Amino acid sequence: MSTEVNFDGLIGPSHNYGGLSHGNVASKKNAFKVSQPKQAALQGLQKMNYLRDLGLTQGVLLPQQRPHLPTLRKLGFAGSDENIILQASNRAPELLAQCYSASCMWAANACTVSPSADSADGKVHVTAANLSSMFHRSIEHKTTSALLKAIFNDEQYFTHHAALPAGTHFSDEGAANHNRFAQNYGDLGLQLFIYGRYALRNNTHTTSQFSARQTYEASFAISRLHRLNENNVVFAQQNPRIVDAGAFHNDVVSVSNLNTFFMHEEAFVDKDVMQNELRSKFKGELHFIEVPTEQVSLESAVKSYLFNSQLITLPNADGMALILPEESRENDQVYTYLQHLEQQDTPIKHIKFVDVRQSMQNGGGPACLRLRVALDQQEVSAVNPRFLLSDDLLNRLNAWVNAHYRDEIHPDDLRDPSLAQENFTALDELTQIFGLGAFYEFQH
Ligand code: SUG
Repeated sequence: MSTEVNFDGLIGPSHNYGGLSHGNVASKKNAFKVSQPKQAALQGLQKMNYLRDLGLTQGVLLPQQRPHLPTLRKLGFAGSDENIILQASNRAPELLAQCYSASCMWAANACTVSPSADSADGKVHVTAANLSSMFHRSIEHKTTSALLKAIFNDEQYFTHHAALPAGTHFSDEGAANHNRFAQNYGDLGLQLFIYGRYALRNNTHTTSQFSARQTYEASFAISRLHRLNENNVVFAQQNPRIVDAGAFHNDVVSVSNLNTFFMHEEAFVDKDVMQNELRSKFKGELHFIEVPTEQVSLESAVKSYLFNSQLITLPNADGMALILPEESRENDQVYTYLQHLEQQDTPIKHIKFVDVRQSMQNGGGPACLRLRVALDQQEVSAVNPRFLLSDDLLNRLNAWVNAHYRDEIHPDDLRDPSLAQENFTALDELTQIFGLGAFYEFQH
């Protein structure tokens, strides 16, 4: 028996809206808005527990140290922590904001995972994403790698690869551009790697407004590192038009689970070629549920995050459930489509909504917040159990958030060294909850 475990990013104590992501409509629109970190983290925990109540195994990823002072030190700021923050806030506030980003919460970008059923050596392979197309995200992978190694800490089952080389050639955004199809989680799967551009070949299909993030070369390298058989791998390109419309990751316009692929009809270049290749390589029947532009415009798809939903198999009920952000219910076009979908004979039998508005305002929906990991029972037992949500962990995390998080953060609050101190106190206590020891750089 294999299963899919979702690991969600716990939203950190300095959750804020920096307006840092070019090409991400929500990040730009909500730049410098007052954020609500306590509410954000509680919304995230509530979603995790909701999935757990539905019968799924739910894991947790820790937030990173923000502000990331080691980066500011590398960039020439020196002295005490307080000095560094004051100097940076006076002389380069834009840099301070980059080192204060809330972005590590989006676990879909943490790494790419290949289940043991797919790899030649029968191990689960994990590659942390270098996120090198955005500076504020490129500083995540070192801590992400350390965290993933602490969670999947049994070498008998898990193999970890360092993030791909930095720079734009191997720009990798992790699982947000990756789908896997299989009849059951434990069967040999078919992996779909989605890229936005070539780094080393000529591009026929190019964006005009925003840059595509994931490169083909990065995706191809991961398929090699994970020792996948090329008969079980498909590569497809994001439609540049959809990147220009604000779908910076493919998971903004498609989501899959087992034998089902729910997608916007404009999500891919050469969609028919991709679907034919998937059909010919997949063992069994594949269900494509395509949403036409006529019913849901690109604008509505990006605004509502219809496709940034979690498509899950319910252990205690028939069929699959689509876990959508509340914003999808509020968009008339999207809600009308969802009502129509419920009437259709597809594997999707249940439609449910969750409130993750604080994350959505930075361009991260339910699917961005989670990393999917398909594991067999032995592998589940080999996961560090401290990172799996239980009643006890949930209670402790809720209490921790309520004790340490501010209700609001104004953009100017980032300049105040006491916010950094508060964060470090909170994170220090968090490492005790997870038995991590001196995990963060500020603890060294
Ligand atoms: O990389 N936003 C993230 C959102 C990532 C969503 N993830 C997936 N689609 N899987 C990004 O653009 C904004 C941070 C800010 O503006 O403060 C940000 O990084």
